[in-house]
Amino acid sequence: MAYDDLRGFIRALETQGELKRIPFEVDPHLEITEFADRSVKTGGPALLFEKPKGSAVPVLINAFASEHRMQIALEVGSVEEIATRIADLLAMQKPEGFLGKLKMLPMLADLASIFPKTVSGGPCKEVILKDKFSLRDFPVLHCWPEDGGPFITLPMVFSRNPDTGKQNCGCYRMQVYDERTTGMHWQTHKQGAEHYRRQQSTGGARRMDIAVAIGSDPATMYSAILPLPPDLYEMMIAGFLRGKSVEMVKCETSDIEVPANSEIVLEGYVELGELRREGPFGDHTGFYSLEDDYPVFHITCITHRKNPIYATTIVGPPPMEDFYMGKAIERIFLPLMRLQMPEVRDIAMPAEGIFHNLILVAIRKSYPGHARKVMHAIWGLGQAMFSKCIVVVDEDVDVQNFSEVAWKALNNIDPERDIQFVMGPVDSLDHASRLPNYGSKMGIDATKKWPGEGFTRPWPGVIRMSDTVRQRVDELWKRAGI
Ligand SMILES: Cc1cc2nc3c(=O)[nH]c(=O)nc-3n(C[C@H](O)[C@H](O)[C@H](O)COP(=O)(O)O)c2cc1C
Ligand SMILES: [Mn+2]
Repeated sequence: MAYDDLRGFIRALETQGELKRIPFEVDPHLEITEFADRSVKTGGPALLFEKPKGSAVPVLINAFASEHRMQIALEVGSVEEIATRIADLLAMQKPEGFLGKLKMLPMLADLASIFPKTVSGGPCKEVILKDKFSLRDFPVLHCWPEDGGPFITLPMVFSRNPDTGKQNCGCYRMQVYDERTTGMHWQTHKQGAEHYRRQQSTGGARRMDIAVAIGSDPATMYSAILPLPPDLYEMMIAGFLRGKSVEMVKCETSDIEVPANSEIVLEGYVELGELRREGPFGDHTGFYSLEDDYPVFHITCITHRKNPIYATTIVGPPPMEDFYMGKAIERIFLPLMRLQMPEVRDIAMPAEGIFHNLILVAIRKSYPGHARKVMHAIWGLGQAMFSKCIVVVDEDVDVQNFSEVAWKALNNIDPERDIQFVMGPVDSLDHASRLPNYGSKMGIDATKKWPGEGFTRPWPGVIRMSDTVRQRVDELWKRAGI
């Protein structure tokens, strides 16, 4: 049964012993970060701060911050179940006979739930504030000591593509400047930034309507971070993930629609051409992102539920909550990646690589230069273009076992021959690239080299004891009492 809202998710976390309420006062200025960081690093629970200092609104953090909590969020025993549902959909064929049709029913139900439904009202409208409102009433975290201010870290930012009229939803942090103004940190490659550029180029309205929803059912919140193709609407994927259409409601002051079950909605606009210093911000690289200029979000209205809950997260030295959200992306998107690249057997993004810095790929190698083809395909694939370092190994290597990858890859390379450098777009958070958003990337071909690639020496096998000796020593081992 799909969660109705954030509260349903909180109840599920609590029932399963995955949430701890903190009934005493804790400061959103740094202290909540220290709690959340310690909890995620020690395998602790999600935290609900009932008395954040200076606000009457409770704070939920780390709700997605473990493999198990991701399963609770997406209502699965393993996120692989979602990958299988997607793979089944992609492999869909005309059904044969009655049984075939029967088997297709769940898939058709999946398809029916993807379209969002527009409704006329909803819980997010329980309180409507058009005059007297202030962001200071909400417990927005000042996350790390050198941050430029408090940041809203888990928003669903809705904007509209001026060309197609379609909405997009992305999670972009927002620095709180004052009671009614924030930054809008959509990086240049993201859809919010693209909508902004398109609106600028049309020379039309100088204001771009934006609505920000904070706290919803978990699949809807999660969809905001997914690296989807442009114009594939996050709310459709949310509907697919939760198995129920997302109900959307129109804003009070614009035509933007937001999830009706949201805890808090900030309505407003971004003025084209207006930029303001944003940052620094303790980021998910584990370093501070430096200051830069970003658009400004002006809030014209706040609506919220009665007794709203403020959902947030912190990023910082890995692993943090976003690592677990990203790990689920890795599993869920594998079948989609394999649609374009069936030779890919598995991929892994170790926590230390912060998603964009390192991706390990196992392939079934079929022709000379195959590993390099896969690297270039990844560099050409949506947000995977940011992959700073790609290591390609043969399919016998378990890429989830980082020690095995390091061992075999390091043995298999002749560095000058096997490393491929390319120039191109890099993640905005890369602080080492020669220019912001532009720099080099590296692919390592750690597959076995073939004669067709100019390698004519024999290639050795991996050492393995014979099964007969292993079985015999199993017996002798017991006798030896070691
Ligand atoms: C906790 C968290 C914070 C994020 N903050 C930002 C951000 O400030 N700016 C940004 O461009 N992307 C940020 N992202 C990544 C985007 O949400 C992600 O790239 C998403 O796919 C963008 O959606 P879009 O393709 O619709 O623009 C963040 C992700 C997470 C999990
Ligand atoms: Mn998008």
